[in-house]
Amino acid sequence: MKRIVSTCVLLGLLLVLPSCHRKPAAESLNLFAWSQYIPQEVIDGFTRETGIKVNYEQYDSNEAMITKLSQGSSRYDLVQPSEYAVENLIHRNMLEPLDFSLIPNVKNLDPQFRDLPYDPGQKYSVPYMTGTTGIVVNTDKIKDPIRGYRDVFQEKYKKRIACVDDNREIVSFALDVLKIPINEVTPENLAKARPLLAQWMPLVRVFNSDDTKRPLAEGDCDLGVVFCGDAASLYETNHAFKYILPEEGTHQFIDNLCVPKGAEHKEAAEKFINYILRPEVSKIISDKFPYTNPNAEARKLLTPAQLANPASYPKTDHLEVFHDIGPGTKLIGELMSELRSKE
Ligand code: N2P
Repeated sequence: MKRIVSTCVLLGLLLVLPSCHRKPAAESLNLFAWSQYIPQEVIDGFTRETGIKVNYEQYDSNEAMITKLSQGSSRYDLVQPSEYAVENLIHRNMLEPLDFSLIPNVKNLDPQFRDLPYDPGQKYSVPYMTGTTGIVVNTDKIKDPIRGYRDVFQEKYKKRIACVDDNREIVSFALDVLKIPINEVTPENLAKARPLLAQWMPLVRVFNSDDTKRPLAEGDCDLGVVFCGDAASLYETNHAFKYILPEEGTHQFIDNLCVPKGAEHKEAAEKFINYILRPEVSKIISDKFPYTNPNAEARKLLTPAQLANPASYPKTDHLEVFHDIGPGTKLIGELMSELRSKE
């Protein structure tokens, strides 16, 4: 009898033990987001707290992200589109509706960043950071007044200019100068913008969207058209870097976190969104990448100097916003690759 009992115990242990020792597969989150935008400290903090490992792949334009997502071969759980890209992804049914019961911290957002027109009813997107695209000038080097794109793209500044490497942005500078609305991207309007762009492109020394501030910080360039966070970082180190909202027209971007259709780790993605909406976490993002923080509770934690940075928090109320332009994207791409091939 004893032997039967001990055999049973042994068998039982053999069955139970392996599963006790086997750790559940670590949960992971495949994040596809803008470069120079999510501090590693934030990612590490999330992993420490939740055990969810984050694979962070980076891109430097909405178009690059959408192309990769459309190919369907990569399994991303969280992407970071700007407003017009959210609009595009919603139109194409490429996003999952978010479960806001897992994102209670959405309440921390300033009400002006809730329920925005590109996502009616706020079903798919949560704003991450916002800002403007504008001009940065090293006023130690450039003494002439700079007010707009026309002042930047001048022959006398040839090879002293840094510029975001973003076709939609660059084309919008020319449209603004020509007083053509930035969302009216038609073959006729692009034909009008073309001579201006052909003249401007060879003046630029560095096209880069990952770290446009670097050539300015290192003294290789003296002025540029940049995303405001880059200008704000330059200003933090040296107040000679002045930020100017282009007088011909300035546009605001709102970058969001969204879950692509069919994401395998949707809940992990929602946990991450909720995590970054904590005021103290969102503050870390502002400390490292000083864009305009849409999180009202996080803003309360920022220093007066951070809030007084003119590139992060410019005084303006007249800003344009990009919309999904459908086939216009392809037209812009074709025009710009043709112009670039001539350089
Ligand atoms: C940060 C990217 C800013 C995105 N490097 C501008 N929409």
